[in-house]
Amino acid sequence: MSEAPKVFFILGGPGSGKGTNCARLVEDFGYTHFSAGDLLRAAAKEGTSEIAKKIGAMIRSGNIVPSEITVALLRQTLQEHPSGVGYIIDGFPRKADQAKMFEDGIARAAGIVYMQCSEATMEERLLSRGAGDAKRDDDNAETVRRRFRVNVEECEPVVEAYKKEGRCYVVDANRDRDIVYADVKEIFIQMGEKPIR
Ligand code: UP5
Ligand code: MG
Repeated sequence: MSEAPKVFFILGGPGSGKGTNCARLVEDFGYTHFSAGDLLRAAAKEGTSEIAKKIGAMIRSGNIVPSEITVALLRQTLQEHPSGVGYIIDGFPRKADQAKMFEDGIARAAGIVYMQCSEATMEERLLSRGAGDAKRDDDNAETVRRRFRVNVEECEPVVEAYKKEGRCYVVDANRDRDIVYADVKEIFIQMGEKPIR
């Protein structure tokens, strides 16, 4: 990449609606979207290497994959998918060292949005998602508890740090889909972004 890419981070606890809202941002603004979790799940499936096995095990247990692995994966993915419009990355950074590694080495985020959601709401969404095709290995009661704990201990401090820097927009993600997304879209417009439709 000759110059730093334009990147927005969409953060929020497990089941807060990061993926759902990113899909709509892609339609309205034309961004290229990557979910760090989806990239890691694909990497875990792809290989039989020790690293692939390690990633799979970390995700199944609800723990955070070592930052070097995730940042390298994101760097490679952005290089392989040039975007004239920009990227939205969801579910990353989840730890302070990841945030620093990405922002120092790849690009400083152009904007950060935090989907604030109660654990009760997130749990209900995750456990009901587990019922259909979209079932994920980590959508069981035990792993969800671990994901919530990691979220409080590791991920929320990243959000707090961004809030202190005055860089983080907060959305109440407990509400109905369309109401939540209307706020998300408005934030992007406030950040100077232009809808393509
Ligand atoms: N839904 C969404 N919005 C709704 C609304 N307003 N009202 C009612 N229902 C709503 O949504 C979850 C479910 O809720 C869906 O069924 C949706 O239809 C419904 P979704 O948009 O999927 O929420 P999202 O926040 O994307 O939830 P997800 O489960 O993907 O969040 P996680 O943060 O847990 O998952 P992620 O894939 O980001 O990470 C998984 C694991 O990967 C982590 O636990 C970790 O092990 C690993 N990981 C790393 O190690 N490092 C990283 O950097 C990233 C991930
Ligand atoms: Mg997701």
